[in-house]
Amino acid sequence: MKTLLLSSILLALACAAGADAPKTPEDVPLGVNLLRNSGVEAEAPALPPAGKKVFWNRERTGGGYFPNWPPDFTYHEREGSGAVELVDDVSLEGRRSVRLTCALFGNNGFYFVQNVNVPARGGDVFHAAVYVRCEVEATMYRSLALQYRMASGKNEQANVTAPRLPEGDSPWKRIELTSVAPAGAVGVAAVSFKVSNTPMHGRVWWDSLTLVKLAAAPPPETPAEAR
Ligand SMILES: [Ca+2]
Repeated sequence: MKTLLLSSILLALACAAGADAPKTPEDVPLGVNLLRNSGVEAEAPALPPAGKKVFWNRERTGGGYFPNWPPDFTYHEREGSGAVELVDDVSLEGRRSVRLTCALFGNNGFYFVQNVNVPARGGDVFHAAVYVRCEVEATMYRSLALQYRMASGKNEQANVTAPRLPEGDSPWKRIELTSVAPAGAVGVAAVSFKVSNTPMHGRVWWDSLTLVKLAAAPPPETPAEAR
């Protein structure tokens, strides 16, 4: 009997945990950050051993992902670009941020993608934001994008290109994007942030990447024959 009771409790807990993941657009709460570890404060990405720096690049990792980062968090870079590091000496909130250091005369381009699986329908309104701080020795290009998963199976991108950064230092600045899901969208597949600076030199930090659903589209009309 005790075993049965325990099994029932475990099943109930599993169902409750499953209920947390939104399965329909109506399940997605409004006004709540939908990203995990958006401030890179959690243990993933894993902290380096004491006294060692986290440092990844194509030569060391083969590119495409950070070892020990959550499986839904990836990054892409160009060959010959600089370094990506998790640092704890600069942050907007908490104590950590990600720092991109462009290589002098390198082919610098960093493209971070946080994959999500948020159900949506055309007309839903989403807001994405990231805070960026820069020390650059030339103008720098950056952009923030949402990838929508479409009923066709393809992805469609909505993005914002922030103004190029002038040479010099820039305090934390918010880059944000408000986007209406296009007709035919069935979900948000990813939030991505891109920095490129070719071929000059500079450093960029980012922190507090967020995704929030602002408003829901009216529910689709029931077809007359189904009434
Ligand atoms: Ca942080």
